[in-house]
Amino acid sequence: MQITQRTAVLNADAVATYRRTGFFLAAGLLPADVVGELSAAAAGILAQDSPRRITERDGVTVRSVYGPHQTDPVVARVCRRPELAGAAMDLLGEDVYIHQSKVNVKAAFVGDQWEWHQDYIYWLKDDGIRTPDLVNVAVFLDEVTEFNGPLTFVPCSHNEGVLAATEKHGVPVGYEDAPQWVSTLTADEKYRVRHDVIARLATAHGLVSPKGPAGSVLFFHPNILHASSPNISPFGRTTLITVYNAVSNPPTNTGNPRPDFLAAHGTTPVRIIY
Ligand code: 6CS
Ligand code: FE
Repeated sequence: MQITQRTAVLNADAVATYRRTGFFLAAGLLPADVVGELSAAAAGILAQDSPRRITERDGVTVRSVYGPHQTDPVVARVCRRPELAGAAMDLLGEDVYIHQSKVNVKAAFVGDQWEWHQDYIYWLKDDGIRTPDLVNVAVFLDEVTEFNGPLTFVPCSHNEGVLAATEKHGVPVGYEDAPQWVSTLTADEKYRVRHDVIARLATAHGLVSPKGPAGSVLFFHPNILHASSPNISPFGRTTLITVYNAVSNPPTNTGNPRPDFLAAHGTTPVRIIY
């Protein structure tokens, strides 16, 4: 396990908060000019018709675009910034590579839900990643409020590991013409956590929706239970999420891997750009 000598980005309190609750919000962490560059890049990314672009159940509204770190120079550069990649290394304690990136649009008025789920079960079952030594790093490209479909967490739920989930087979309604791998990307979750389990954990730990200005960076654990409601507001909630994985924790289902833009096939460590 190689440790690259560098100055920590997250202080001890931030790391302790992440480990205890399963998430940490660094409000306003990225400079406004970087957020402006990312937002301009996102507009171009969302406009490109490609298999990477997933629509909502209405078949029209863009829901997500996967792997922009592979196709867009601005995203590629920002994902290597200390505030993102360096912070991921602080949390994982070793060199990291990008397992997945996506722009989640959550469009004004019509951005659909993300049902309650954990992320790691997708990377365990669909990519064969053996431990949850990954971290989600979400950059708010729009202000996140209580009105535009914020990510909602059950704090501390990551401490219970992979929760009992039922697997939904087949391709979700409205995606009949899409490839099989789309089943993990729609508003109808493939691996659903039982409601009684969610109720027990939410009763014990409550619910939290981290809110903050554009430029905020939300770090969250791959086993934290989370969801987001549809966006009924007139304001978008575009987020760039990059998933960093420990280099020592590679995907093992090399026999039948998901597309590289969904689950990286290589594990070349990220070189931070200062
Ligand atoms: O399949 C995946 O990798 C994606 N699906 C979900 C529901 N969360 C993790 C990840 O973004
Ligand atoms: Fe998720």
